[in-house]
Order: sequence, then C-alpha cells, then structure tokens
Amino acid sequence: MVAEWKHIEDIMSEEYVGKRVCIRGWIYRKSVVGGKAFVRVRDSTGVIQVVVDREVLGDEIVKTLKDMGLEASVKTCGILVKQPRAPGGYEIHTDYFEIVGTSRDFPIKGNEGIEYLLDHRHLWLRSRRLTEIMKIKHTVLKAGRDYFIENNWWEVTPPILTASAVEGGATLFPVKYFDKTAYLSQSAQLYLEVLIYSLEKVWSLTPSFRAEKSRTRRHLAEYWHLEAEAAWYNMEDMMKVTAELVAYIVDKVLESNRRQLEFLGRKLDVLKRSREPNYPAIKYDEAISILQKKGVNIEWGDDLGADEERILTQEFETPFFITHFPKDIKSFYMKMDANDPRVVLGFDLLAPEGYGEIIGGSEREDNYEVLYQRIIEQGYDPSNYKWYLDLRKYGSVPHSGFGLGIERLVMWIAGLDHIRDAIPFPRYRGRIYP
Ligand code: NSS
Repeated sequence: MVAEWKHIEDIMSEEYVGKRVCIRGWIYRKSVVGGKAFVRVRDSTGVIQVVVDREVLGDEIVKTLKDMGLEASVKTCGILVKQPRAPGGYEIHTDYFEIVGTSRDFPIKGNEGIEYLLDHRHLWLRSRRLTEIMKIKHTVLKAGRDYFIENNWWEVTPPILTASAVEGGATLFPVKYFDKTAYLSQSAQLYLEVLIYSLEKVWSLTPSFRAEKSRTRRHLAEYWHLEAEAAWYNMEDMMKVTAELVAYIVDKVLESNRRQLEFLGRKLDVLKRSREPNYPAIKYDEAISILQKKGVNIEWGDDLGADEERILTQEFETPFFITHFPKDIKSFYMKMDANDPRVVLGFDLLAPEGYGEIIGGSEREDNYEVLYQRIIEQGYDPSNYKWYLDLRKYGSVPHSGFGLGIERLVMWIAGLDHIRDAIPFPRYRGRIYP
C-alpha cells in the first residue's frame, strides 16, 4: 500500500477536512457499539478517534477490535471529518485498518499503585503525561546546549570513570576497574577545571552519579548534569551566566511547549516572570535570619535542607540565589571569602514554588597551599588530588563554575511533584529495573 503517513497533530485542522489521510500509532482507548468500533489512536503527537464501520470494512475487523487489547499498533487511512463530540474535534472515517502488532491484556489499566507502575516503566512511558514531560525535557536539553554554543563556550567530554571524590565520599559509587576500584563521576568539575587552562570557557553535559542513601522527591542516583567552568570569572560573573542560562531555557520552553505545559496543568505566571535573568540574591546569613524569624529551629552553620529551602522559596517569585555559605558545609574546592574567612564564595540557585536548589556553583580556590589545607581539613588524601593541585602550581588563575541538575530544572519547569518523572528510567536506592 502506498500511503503518505501523517502525524496526528498535523492533520487535526480544517485544511484536511474531507481529505483522505493515513496515520500510524497505537490504540489508546476503544469502544465497540453496534456495528462500529470507535478507536482512539495515539502517536507521538496526539490522539484522534478513528471510526471503523462494519458497513465499510466488514464484520471481521470490528470483531477483532472488540477483543484487541490497548496499545496494539495500527495503520489506518480514511476521510477526516469534523466531529465536535470527538476529542480534539475531528475523527477519521476509515476505509483501511491494519493491526500491525497485537496486544493482549495491557498491564496498565489506569488504577495501579506507584511501585507497580515503576515496575512497568517500560510500558508506562507511553502515557500522555510522561510523553509530554519528555518533550519538555528535550527543549530543556536543547536550550541548555544552545545557550553555551551561542555564547562561544567550548563543549568538552570529561570522564565518567574517576579515581576520587568531588562531592563527598559518602555518595560515591564504586566500580571494579581491572584490579583497582574506580568511582562513577559525581561531577565533571575537576576535569573541567583542567580544560579551562587551554580552552578558557568550557561546558559538558554528562550523567552524574550519587549513591544517595535516603529516598527523597528530588534525589536520583543517576542524573544529567550540565556543568560549566571559566577562567578569569569570579563568583558574580558566574552567577550572571547561570541566571541567563536558566532564563534562556525557561523562555524556550514557554515558546516551544505551551501545549505540554497546559496538558500538565502548569501555571505559567512564575515561569513568565523567570524569563528575565534578573534573579535576586541573598546571603546565607540572611537566609538563616529569615528562617529564624519564621520560627525554624536553625543556627548559623547548619546546612539548608529541602524543608528550609521550601520555606525560603515563599519569599521569591522567580529563581533566586543564596551565596556565602559557611565553609564547613561546602566542598573543599570553594574559595574562601577574603572579607570573611568563615564563608566561601559559593552560590546555589533555588527554584521558586517550593522546589529549591537547581544549581550549585562557586569561585574555586586557586592558591596551592590553601587548597592543600582544605583537602586535608575535609578528610581527603592530597595524594589523590595531585593532578588537581598541579593546576595551582602552573599558571593558576581565578576561575569559577557551576553544575545544573537537568531533572531538578525539568521538575520545576513542568511543575512535577517528584523527580523520578523527569527521567525515563529513574535510578535511586531500591530501583534499578527496568
Ligand atoms: O553537588 S552539587 O551541588 N555541585 C556539584 O556537583 C559541583 N561540583 C558542580 C560544579 O560546580 N561543576 O550538584 C550540582 C547540582 C545540584 O544543584 C542539583 O541540581 C543536582 O546537581 N544534583 C542532583 N540532581 C538529582 N539527584 C541528585 N542526587 C543530585 N545531586 C545533585
């Protein structure tokens, strides 16, 4: 059969009414009433009702459809008809209907619990909701890359197998590496720092791995990490880059994914405000006093957890920065503030509406002796960081960088209540299948 296959989204318009169209997809819903089967077919772009009439195609196909399970794959052609009662306002009166791949008793019927659905993630990913989220993620990834490409940053490819920790030994995943133990990368940062000495402004998009012991709504064991590092940039310069990057991504999603956001019921006002990169910043000190005023039991020196961050987000209507954290709650590589050695030149960018941290960044310690001491202070063995320390011996420069958690950003932009839906195959403690 010669047919020009069309996508459902493209034919749902006046232009095609009365014309013969051909589509391919999967059975999304169906009912058989009298001599007619009403089959809703979905493809990657949408859903349309197809009317299979016994009078046109004979008894057999209507009978077959009655027994056929959801998610069977089909090809069909017919005349597009306006039908206000059909979802989307159009339907196809088919003269050709072929079942390509049968389906019996599709395991997801619509009232299953979350663990069951996660065990059937390979099938659950066909849902409208997850499909729309993946489309938003596509835009987030593309816009993230485009931002750096348009602004003349070099893309580089750091390793995933590494010999030592960046973000704390507690969340390292060991892997057998010949006769040694290696670790899956927690962050490309240390390698990006190497590459600024030749390329000055670099970025990478890689998976990062964290053996997070506790299960939360915003932690994965494997996530996508967009990281950047630049020579000669101080903390403020790098904060400006992150604000521009996030604003750029939000803008692209608003431009490209209105339908998806609408389907997910996402309110747009905060996103619209976040298209402008003028995000406010407060210091850690201020964050602590806001929290204390609100009756939170917290003291200077304590780390901000998800609960504290959520409370702080009530104060803002766009993403916002927290800067100048106590050095003891941050990593060894962050540069100490010359004006207040208790704090480091580190910053987090928090998403509003309760979401919290989406970016962590800092100016880096560029002095050999200070960095050496900080490595020891934090309980690491400097001999594992010899190459990293070398960077401070041969033409050290002030520099800064950051890491953005793609799924954290998708979670906020799409308005999700759990990070697992921002990634097709979520990995976290207790989940590796499928
Ligand atoms: O630990 S971070 O805060 N910072 C770093 O890894 C730096 N070494 C990055 C850099 O400067 N190049 O992680 C950065 C971001 C953080 O803000 C989150 O958005 C995300 O990475 N992140 C995570 N997302 C999902 N799941 C987990 N477990 C996770 N951990 C961090």
